[in-house]
Amino acid sequence: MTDNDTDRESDLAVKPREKTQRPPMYKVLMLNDDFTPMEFVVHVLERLFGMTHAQAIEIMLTVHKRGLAVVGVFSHEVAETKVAQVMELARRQQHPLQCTMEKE
Ligand code: NFA
Repeated sequence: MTDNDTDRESDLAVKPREKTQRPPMYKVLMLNDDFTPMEFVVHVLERLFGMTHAQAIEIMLTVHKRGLAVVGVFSHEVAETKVAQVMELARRQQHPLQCTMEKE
């Protein structure tokens, strides 16, 4: 038999590559301070991180009580943009709010 239908290349099972490459992800962290108004932090979390008002209050209170919290996990480029946007909004209102990123 020349065309062995049980052994075609297209039918062979292909194992997934053992080490699948995923892009590194970055945590965006917000830091507590004594001066930035709570309402401003809530506004930033809603506006830049797409949180509901309730989620934003919860995360803001976590930062306030624990000193910092992860507010999102993004690609390097998106994380850098988010950090820059937070810092710019805070600077414009003269609040000392700090935001940083860290590799997961
Ligand atoms: N600690 C700030 C206050 O009491 C509120 C705050 C929360 C600031 C989260 C920065 C981040 N006004």
